[in-house]
Amino acid sequence: MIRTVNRRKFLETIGIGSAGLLLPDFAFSQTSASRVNELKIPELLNGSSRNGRLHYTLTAQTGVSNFLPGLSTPSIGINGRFLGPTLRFKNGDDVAMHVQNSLEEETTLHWHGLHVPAKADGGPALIIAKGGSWDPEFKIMQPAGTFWYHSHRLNNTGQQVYRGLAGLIIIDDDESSQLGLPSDYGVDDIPLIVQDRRFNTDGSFRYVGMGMDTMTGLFGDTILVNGTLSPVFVPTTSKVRFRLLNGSNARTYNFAFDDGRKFQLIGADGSLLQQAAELQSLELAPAERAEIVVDFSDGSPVNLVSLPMASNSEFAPQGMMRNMHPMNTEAFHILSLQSQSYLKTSEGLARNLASIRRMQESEASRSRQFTLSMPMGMGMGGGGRGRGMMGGEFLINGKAMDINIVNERISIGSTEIWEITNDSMMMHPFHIHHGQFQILDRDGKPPKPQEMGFKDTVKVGPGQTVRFIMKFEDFSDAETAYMYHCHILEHEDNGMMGQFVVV
Ligand SMILES: [Cu+2]
Repeated sequence: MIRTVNRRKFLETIGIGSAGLLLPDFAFSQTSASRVNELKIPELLNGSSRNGRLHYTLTAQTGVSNFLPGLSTPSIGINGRFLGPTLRFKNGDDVAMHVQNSLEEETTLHWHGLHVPAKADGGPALIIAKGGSWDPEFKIMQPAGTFWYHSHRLNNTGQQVYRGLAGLIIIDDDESSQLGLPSDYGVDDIPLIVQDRRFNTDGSFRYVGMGMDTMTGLFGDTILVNGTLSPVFVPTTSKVRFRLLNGSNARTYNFAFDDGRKFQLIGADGSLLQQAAELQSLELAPAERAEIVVDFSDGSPVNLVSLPMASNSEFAPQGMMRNMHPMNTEAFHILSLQSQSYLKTSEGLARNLASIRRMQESEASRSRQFTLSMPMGMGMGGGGRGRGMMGGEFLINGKAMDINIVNERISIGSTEIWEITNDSMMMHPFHIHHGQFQILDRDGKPPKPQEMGFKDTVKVGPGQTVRFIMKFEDFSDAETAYMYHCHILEHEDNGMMGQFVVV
């Protein structure tokens, strides 16, 4: 690792030495800290145009990946060995998907963050049988942003996503194309699907073992970015836009650069922001996305890292749960960015990015309350209910997910306020299907700039209450439900999910 004075200074400020930046190698003596691999960029899949629709074919298939030197890892990919291609749509596109399931098990495919009919949403009821296929059609009806697709198989999402059943979606619109933002995919517009994994000594993925893995959600000791171990990217332009997707099952990252350089946050989840926010670090929970623009014109090498979660972070685990989260107390390496003597000069950032009308509380016709709880709750709701410390019982409003029960019925065309209370000792990223919301407040305080756009996943810290406002427009369907759930996949798989219909 190349060090600079700046980097050392920054690391001292945050209380770590640069030696602490790399994850421990554990069983992998072959993995030396100096070994780097070129960052893989998922293939861009453009649909083929027929009869006014863009047709895409996605095949979920098993494969063998080579993440670790000399070892192979059985994995799942879409049209490949691990993860899937990036799908790029434009607002207004009519899309026809053909999803083929060539796995040895049932699956589903959910378009996370897209405003699509419940029947096309890919929730747990929309099973694609082993050897079967699914042909949803939908129109893109939302502004530019970064989204993703992944398995949503009931009780089995965690392991399918862990093995690779996920990919990125990019939506562009007319306004976003006029902003001069870096948008040359793979050149200055770079997807970063960040995932933590752990491996058995034979190279295979090691998924949930101890009850602790379910409790905290599964934490890995090895970082993959787009399926690349110890990745390096070489910027060729003075500014690069990274589309960060926390595609991990449970880990929250505190993204930063190890020389302390600031970056511009231009988008989060379902839209660009009205104006860029200058940040030095950014916490992203599972399923959250961020588009950032980073200036490399100084030509210095730098690393994208994850800093330890601040002990005073409102999202830090509390009480006994603190001891269960050792991995978020460390800083670790995500991506090396190499220096380059010549960089093509990028355009300056536009002052105004997206026009977002803030929705008002007065527009809502009703509000609903949701309380998230798990074993070892805070005691407010009688923590410790359930099957004991390592058991199931991850609940919303005291109920575990039941595929036969529709928990909420929402009138089509209505605007609602959802109030999410976390009655547990750890943060849960709450996600809702059907569309995007705006955060009203967190414990009564207005959202920070990074949460001012359209969102579909929101961090709810221990003991916190988050309120968001959302319009439930289009797609009346009494038969097919949308989901709301915690996006720590092991929590979702163990009950922290509910269903609603829009009618
Ligand atoms: Cu959770």
